Amino acid sequence: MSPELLNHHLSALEENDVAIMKLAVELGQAHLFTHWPKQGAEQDKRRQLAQLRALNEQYPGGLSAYVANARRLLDASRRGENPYEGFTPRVPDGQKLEFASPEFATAEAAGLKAALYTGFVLVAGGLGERLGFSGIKIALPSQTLTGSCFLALYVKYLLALQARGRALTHSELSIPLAIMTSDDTDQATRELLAKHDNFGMAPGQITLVKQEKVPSLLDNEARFAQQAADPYTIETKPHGHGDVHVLLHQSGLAQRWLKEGRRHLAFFQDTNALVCHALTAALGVSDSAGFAVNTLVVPRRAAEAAGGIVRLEGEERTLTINVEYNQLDPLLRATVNPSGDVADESGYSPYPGNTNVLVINLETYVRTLDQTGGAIPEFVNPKYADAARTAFKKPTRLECMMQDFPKLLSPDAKVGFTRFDRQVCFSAVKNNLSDAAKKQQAGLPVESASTGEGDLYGLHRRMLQAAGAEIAEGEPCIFGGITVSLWPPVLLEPQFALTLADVKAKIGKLKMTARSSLHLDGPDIHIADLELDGGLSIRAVPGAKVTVRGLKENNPGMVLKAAAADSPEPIAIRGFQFVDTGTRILHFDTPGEYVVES
Ligand code: UGB
Repeated sequence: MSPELLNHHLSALEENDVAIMKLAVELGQAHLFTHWPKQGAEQDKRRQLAQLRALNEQYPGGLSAYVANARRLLDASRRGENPYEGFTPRVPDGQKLEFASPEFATAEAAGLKAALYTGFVLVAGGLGERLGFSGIKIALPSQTLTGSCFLALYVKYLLALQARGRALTHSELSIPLAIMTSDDTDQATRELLAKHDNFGMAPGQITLVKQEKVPSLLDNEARFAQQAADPYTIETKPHGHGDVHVLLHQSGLAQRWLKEGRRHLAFFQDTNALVCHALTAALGVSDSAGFAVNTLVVPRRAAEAAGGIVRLEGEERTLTINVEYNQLDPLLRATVNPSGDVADESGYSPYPGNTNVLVINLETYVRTLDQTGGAIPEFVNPKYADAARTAFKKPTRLECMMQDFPKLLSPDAKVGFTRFDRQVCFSAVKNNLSDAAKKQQAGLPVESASTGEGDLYGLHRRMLQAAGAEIAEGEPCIFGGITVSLWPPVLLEPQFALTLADVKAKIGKLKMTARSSLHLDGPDIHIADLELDGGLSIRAVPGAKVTVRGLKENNPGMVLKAAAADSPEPIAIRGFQFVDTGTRILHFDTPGEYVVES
């Protein structure tokens, strides 16, 4: 744009619009104004400048920092620079926590106490694009036995921890939850919470922090992209889950929680129902070991879409950190293994898989936020259209990841991880049926809505079995080309059991046939003696003590139905749903003592 034309536009603007337009031009973004007519479209022009101003305010250091970071990272990417240059990857050490072991029980018990001094953070700004679900993922049913959604489950878990803590401390303590949303999820998250009255949490107990998007980049000069349909709007894209740290700093929430006497932060992602079990144990491990950061990890299949935890040894510093799945293979090829991301003799990658569940020491966290503002080192991942790497197939943007937080810590910080069986802690819902079927064929974790549901029942069956229950194993089912183990579905709500010790204390003699289903929801339900052939659901309010004794229950129970062509999305994406044909449902809404017998 000629200086005359620029001056002409500037002369028609108000002071703050002049400032942002000048800044944009200085930053090499003059192309954003070339479509401006000499006269007219005043409202659109002001709208465009207002968006630029907002983008400038949102990003730490403003658009100058964003463009400078983008040019530096794009240049490094163009030159094919290895972001881990100078580091040698090694297999990290870590503690393995065997399900149902004495160490597991100790960690769970310690975790119940540590949770009372923990702020929980759910990152839920991502859309379920890979899943083919148009709503927000936390509104999806985590299972179809009751149909209750992921957010309901997470809140139930925290309220159960809170109730346990209140009884223990004779206080009215409260366990807070922060949810990071984005423009894609914020409104729907607020509506979901309002519709369900915060799922029972008190006003103010849940804090929403919203991440903002960043400008899309057209080329290596970091020129911003404009929307094709509206050139007055700059195209923006998500900046990644790493934004959570800046938001916890900017909102003052991390500092507030520290002042309230909390010791830990627990981060978790949107669609992993199993987290409600292993997180308690991971909190216990963090508390006892004094970890600054503790990542919950699982055995990782080579080439699966989960970051690998790697010990990066450098001359000046050694760092145990997640290396994202798209970077792990090239890093290994360039250093320790010409075959790249492959399995060892165990059948798994030697580098354990990141579940994106992190427990961080709050004092260390707040100190680090004060020093750094919480801005996580970013990366860029353009898809190039030419061999010289000068053009992109589509606009890119800078991104950051929450698991990169250890990069902000001093080298002596105690960064560790706790390894669990995948079936005990991690079954995320990420893939649509067709992609998930391909993953299953390739021997990779499936991560569909159906396996997420099946794995939840599987873990709860395993907990009952660890308590001595005899449970017949059902035949695997196939829906949408995915083999999934659903029978017999067992759902133990957090109010019934937070730990394996709870299950053991409440389950006496229990026999279940493969076509049965069992749902237990209440703090004081005891199964002294039950033979179940059919469906049974018991819900009891606090203060209602229910004992099932000498009960032989036989009824038509639940049946599985394949999803019809016109099924609602939450059913269609899993391929089936449970339908009740005569489950025995017992609700105890009033405190008192109850015995259920044949
Ligand atoms: N999320 C946000 O809140 N904001 C964003 O901008 C993006 C995401 P994905 P992905 O589970 O195995 C992660 O998209 O790419 C939330 C780890 O980086 O599901 O699968 C979103 O709502 C990877 O190391 O992440 O990768 C969701 O709750 C591996 O561990 C969460 O962030 C992988 O998860 C994760 O978003 C995994």
